[in-house]
Amino acid sequence: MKIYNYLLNTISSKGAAYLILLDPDKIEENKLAAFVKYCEKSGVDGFLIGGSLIINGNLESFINKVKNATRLPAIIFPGSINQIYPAADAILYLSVVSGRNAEDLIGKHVLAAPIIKKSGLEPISTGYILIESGITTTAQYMSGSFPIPRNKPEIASATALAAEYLGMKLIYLEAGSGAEQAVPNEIVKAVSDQCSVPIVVGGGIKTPLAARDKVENGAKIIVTGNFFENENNWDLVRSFADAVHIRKPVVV
Ligand code: 1GP
Repeated sequence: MKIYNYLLNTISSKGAAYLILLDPDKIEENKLAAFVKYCEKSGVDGFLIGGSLIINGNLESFINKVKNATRLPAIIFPGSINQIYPAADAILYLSVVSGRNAEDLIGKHVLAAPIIKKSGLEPISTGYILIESGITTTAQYMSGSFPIPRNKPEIASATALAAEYLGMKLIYLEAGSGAEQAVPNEIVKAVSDQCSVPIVVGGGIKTPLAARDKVENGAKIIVTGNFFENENNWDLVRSFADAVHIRKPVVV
């Protein structure tokens, strides 16, 4: 529970944690170490690594490069069971609880469990909830499931509560990478009012203000990916981190 506890501690000291998603297909490996170091210096709390589909990137060498460049945790955000590598620190053990596809609810988990055990990775069980975001996202298409409609916070909060009752340690509200619209604040609020495990929000968050909005509505972990795939945006990493960290750590 090392990485999960690290996330809980970060949330309790800073108010919320900020993770950047690194997709091996989208970030050139020769720029990776510099970006990761820059993120660490700018207040980022850790990295998610993975993608719904990895076509060109080599995930194993990618994870190794991240680990060599930073002491921050590297958490696999798997698009498939082929994305399990011991070089990372933990893996989100995602169950797509917004869908009704048995493979994404439990089937793939059965195949992955012994591999994760052997790898020594810390599995963090996560109820993954897709929220409608304007366009069909890769995550929706790949999981073959309908997202929860944007105007149905009650469905989202009942789904999240069910995941928590099933023992999941995080709830991930996902608009999808590159989403036109991020998860609505009403949904973030309804879910966080209902649940006691941390709520992760990601997909389509393009400004520090949007990130802060999600935290003010109860999100405890914010994930951005796409935005920093454009090198011209790198100098905004600190602004995002500051916006997420609503509580400054107390220095004694
Ligand atoms: C995707 O939530 C993440 O799973 C990040 O989304 O790439 O749109 O920031 P973006």
